[in-house]
Order: sequence, then C-alpha cells, then structure tokens
Amino acid sequence: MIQGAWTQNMQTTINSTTLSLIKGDIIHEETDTIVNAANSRLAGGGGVDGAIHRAGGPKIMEECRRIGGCPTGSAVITSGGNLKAKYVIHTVGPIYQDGKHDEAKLLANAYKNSLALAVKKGIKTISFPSISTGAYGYPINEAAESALKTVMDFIKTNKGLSLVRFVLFSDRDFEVYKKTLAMLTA
Ligand code: AR6
Repeated sequence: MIQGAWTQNMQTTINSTTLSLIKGDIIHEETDTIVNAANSRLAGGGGVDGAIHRAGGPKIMEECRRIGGCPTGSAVITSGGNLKAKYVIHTVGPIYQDGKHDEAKLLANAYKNSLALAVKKGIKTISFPSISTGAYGYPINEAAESALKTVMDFIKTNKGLSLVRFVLFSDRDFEVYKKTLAMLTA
C-alpha cells in the first residue's frame, strides 16, 4: 500500500534522546515502559486505561490496589503484567474545566513526574499516550503543545532516556502532534 505523507511517523533527536511520534495502540509498544492516563483512585476505567488493564491482565490492578492512589500530576509505577512493556507508569492528568484551574501546570507535572520516575528506575525507553485529551476533555492543540514542550525541556536537561515516544490513537491527534512538533522545532 502506498501511504501518503500524512501517515508518516516523525522524529527528532535532542542530546542523546530521540523524540518520536507514531499513530497506534499503546498496548503493543515494546518500550521498557508505557504510560497510562489513569484516574487518581487508580481504579481503572475506559480509554487507554481500560485498554492497558485488559491487555496487561489482573496483576497490574492488584499492584494499583496496593499503591492505593495517585494525586493529579503525580506518577506511580507497576509491572507490565502480560504486556510487552516491562513496566506501566500510571499518571493522572487534570480534568479540563476552563483552563483557569491549574490545568496546564498539572498536565506538565504528569509528563515531568512520569519521566523523572522512569529515569529513577533506570528505564531507557518510554511511550506516552496523549494524557487528558479523551475523557478528561483537555483541548488537543493546547495539550499537544504542553506535552511536547515539557518532554523537550526534560530531555534537554536530563540524560538517561534514549527514546520518548508518543503513541497517538487517532489520525487527528497524530496530525496535531506532528504540526506542533514541527512548530516547536522550526
Ligand atoms: N492507545 C493509545 N491511545 C489511546 C488508546 C490506546 N489503546 N485508547 C485511547 N487512547 P483517555 P484521559 C487515547 O480518555 O483523557 C479513563 O477512564 C484517546 O484517544 O484514555 O486522560 C481513566 O480511568 C485520547 O487521545 O484519558 C480516567 O478516569 C487519549 O488516549 C480518564 O479516562 C487519552 O484519553 C482519563 O482521561
């Protein structure tokens, strides 16, 4: 099949870390860890959270229950259960209200704390979904800019990660992230 340019992946390298954007389903990722867009009770749910628990099996939920919860903007880690990824980092993005309730800071914290936890654990490769832009209603353009800026700032100043990948679930999200990365690297 001949694919149009709009389906193509995009990547850039900052210091020793590759930042890559692909379209896909995060449960298939073979990075050391994948990141889950969880809720603060770590109770499971729909969207990417539901997909990760379905594919990863009950071990991940058992570990989540033992951890007990995760405040918005923080991150915790479990094993990857039956997933190809060895770990799942569970982070909680903000529920978008009107942009005046610290949403931007909390979304940036969700990415920063996930990355910091990965580095602390010696993880080299990590895949993120687009946190907060599904059930939590964060506008995709603003969220993409915040997500990419936060990751770029982190890898400019932190060594240890070789790959940070965003796995975007829809054509539209993939296009928005690609346009935003092009703008930020221009
Ligand atoms: N792979 C990659 N991305 C996905 C997948 C997948 N398999 N499935 C959905 N997405 P959401 P949130 C995208 O709603 O907004 C849950 O119920 C989706 O298209 O999963 O942070 C939790 O338990 C969207 O772009 O997460 C929380 O209660 C992005 O993932 C709440 O939803 C995030 O959508 C969290 O809401």
